[in-house]
Amino acid sequence: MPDEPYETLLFEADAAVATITLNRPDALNALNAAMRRELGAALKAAARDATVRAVVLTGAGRGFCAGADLRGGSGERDFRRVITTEYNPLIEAIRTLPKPVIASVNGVAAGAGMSLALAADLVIAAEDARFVPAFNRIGLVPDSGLTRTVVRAVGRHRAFEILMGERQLSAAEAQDAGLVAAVVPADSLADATRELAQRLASGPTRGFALTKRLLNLGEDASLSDSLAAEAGLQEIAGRSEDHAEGVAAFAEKRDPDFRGR
Ligand code: T3D
Repeated sequence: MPDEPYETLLFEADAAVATITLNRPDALNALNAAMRRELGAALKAAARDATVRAVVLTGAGRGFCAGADLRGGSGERDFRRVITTEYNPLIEAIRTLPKPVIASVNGVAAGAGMSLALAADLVIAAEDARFVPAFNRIGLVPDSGLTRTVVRAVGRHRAFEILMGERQLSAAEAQDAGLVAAVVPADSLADATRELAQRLASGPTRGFALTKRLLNLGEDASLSDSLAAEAGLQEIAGRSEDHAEGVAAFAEKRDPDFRGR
């Protein structure tokens, strides 16, 4: 659990699910420096807390996140530094967090807000959510991992059309593109997210963490490296209490009671 209350987000842990809510609704939860810092701290807190077994990232109000805070213009003149030290660590933290991370996209996800959402392991979106790769509109390039995420999901030509185009992706289009796992009516999003998060939180957390590592590695690895990594991590998963429980539950024809160990 965090030591200090946050100013730009809410952090709630309940029934093994930590929910991080970006909370600057008047600015559609745009990422200012404080929010970037606090989000990093919240992700670390969720990773550290052994009672947390799934993490939800969502936004307060009508937006998920409008990307970099542009109020007062772009005061940023040291892009490489700020992206390397403030944005990229958030993406790495989500991708390497040893628990499932769900982005619950309640409204517009623009710029680095789209990057954040799509860095999650699973994206569930409200029907009226929008994905807006806003970078080119303000003369920037997509950052925070978005080029990689999109090109790998849809291939180069469609990625160009999505990232360079003027149009926004609706939730349904993002689902068709394989970027979003589920689209639900806006008034069901909170319940659907809770149900999904609780299902994941009662799963074999250690096995999920190892699976994330394999997926991260598998995006770049050769077949032989992937096969070797799977064998190595299976050695770890195979010795877990959850594996023993899963096999016992199978034999006894009951649901497993995974403890995440
Ligand atoms: O500088 C660095 O840190 C480098 C890193 C860059 C990474 C990036 O993310 S670059 C991309 C930055 N984001 C954008 O360019 C998105 C800008 N916003 C928009 O294009 C639109 O607002 C949206 C498409 C997101 C939503 O449109 P709409 O019509 O639903 O809402 P709106 O009326 O435009 O915005 C509502 C309010 O949110 C409004 O405030 P107001 O007038 O009611 O007081 C608007 O100013 C505010 N808002 C929206 N986006 C941002 C924002 N405030 C600050 N920063 C924003 N990015």
